[in-house]
Amino acid sequence: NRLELLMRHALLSDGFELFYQPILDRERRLQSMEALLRLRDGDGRMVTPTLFIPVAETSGIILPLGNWVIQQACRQIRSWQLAGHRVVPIAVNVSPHQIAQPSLSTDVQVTLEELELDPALLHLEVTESSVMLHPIVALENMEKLSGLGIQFSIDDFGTGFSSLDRLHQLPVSTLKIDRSFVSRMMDANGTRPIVITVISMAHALGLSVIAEGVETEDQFSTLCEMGCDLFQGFLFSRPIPATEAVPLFG
Ligand code: G
Ligand code: G
Ligand code: MN
Ligand code: NA
Repeated sequence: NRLELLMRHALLSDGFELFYQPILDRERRLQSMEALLRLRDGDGRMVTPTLFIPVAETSGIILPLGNWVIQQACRQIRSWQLAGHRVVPIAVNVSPHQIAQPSLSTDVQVTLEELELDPALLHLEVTESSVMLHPIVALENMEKLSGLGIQFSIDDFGTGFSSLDRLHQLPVSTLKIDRSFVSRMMDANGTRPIVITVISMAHALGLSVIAEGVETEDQFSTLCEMGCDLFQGFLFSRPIPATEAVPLFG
């Protein structure tokens, strides 16, 4: 497989890069950023993660790759801190195989200790379905990591089969409403009731809500009226390289 070879090579030769997409509060102040993986192919073109993440999952590359992503995000925050910037937490996507690895919590802890990084500066995003793949190990990892002070969010919320009972048991602080709900929110007979319900349920459970895929001022003001806490999307910024993120720290 061509993508698999490309990824193995990229892991050894600095071929992966993290981009960062800002997550803002209601006053449009920067609160955190999501790290999004990018891969350059032999011709210097970007390959989209929706193409290579599934191959990484099935080939097992996701484990060393996932480790690299966490380490790279942590090294990036540390180097921004050492350069004197007022940093915000970085949210890293954790794949189904990663959260099912018994060694994950120790690996992350070692990374944080080596860098002397405050665990509160690392957020982890998991999906409901990835937690359900190996619920016992996943829950153990999440409990250990949140015990260290790492916050968890549920990514793509609403797209899988939600078990409200399970959600209630997980140590998570935030739900991310999937962008498919945000994009159809303003349509007649659209997803507006779903968005309202997710926000009110999240708040009832003591969780905060990030709306993904916010593209218009109309969506933003409607989400604000609904009480949504945090916002991410092309309206504010696309995912950007690390160098372009620096001015955002103010
Ligand atoms: O950037 P966007 O095209 O950037 O990302 C597409 C998909 O790839 C999203 O579903 C996102 O969650 C996933 N993704 C992006 N970066 C990572 C990563 O570092 N690890 C994992 N597991 N998934 C990622
Ligand atoms: O599944 P996850 O939420 O991790 O995926 C993030 C993906 O969403 C990335 O591919 C990112 O580029 C994309 N994305 C972020 N903001 C927007 C947006 O406002 N509109 C669209 N269409 N995609 C977005
Ligand atoms: Mn995500
Ligand atoms: Na998503």
